Amino acid sequence: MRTFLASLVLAGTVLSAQAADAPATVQGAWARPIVAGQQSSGAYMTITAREPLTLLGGESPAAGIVEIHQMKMEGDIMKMRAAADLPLAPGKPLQLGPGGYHFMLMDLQAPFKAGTQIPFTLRFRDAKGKVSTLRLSVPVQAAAPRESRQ
Ligand SMILES: [Cu+2]
Repeated sequence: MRTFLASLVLAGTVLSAQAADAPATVQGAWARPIVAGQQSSGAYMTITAREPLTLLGGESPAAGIVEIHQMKMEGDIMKMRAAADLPLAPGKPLQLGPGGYHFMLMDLQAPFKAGTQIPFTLRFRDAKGKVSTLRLSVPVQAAAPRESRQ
């Protein structure tokens, strides 16, 4: 637990310098708190690429498994399934939210409590095949931050 907390503090430091040369910017990130017995959570955010990118996925020390998921209607049933890599067009925000694409966090390493933050790293591939990462500190809260609501 102590190492987990230490990494939270570090991630906060990195976030304050969301690098000007990063391949993408992220706004309105949040992750849902869990209730007792719940094994998974969702993380949501809006990602805007500065150059043509492919979002390969995410990872977090707070979750053993992170997958990109997509909510989709099949007949009249809303279903969730793993999505493939997502292309990002420069300047065109990709919204990951509760009703569409989202990061599914499973095998949680600690309870997600409102008011805490989880370190989260995004992985991208550029047009030349070079892989880069962007580190975030994602607040755990019950609803989307106001600026990202529509
Ligand atoms: Cu999901």
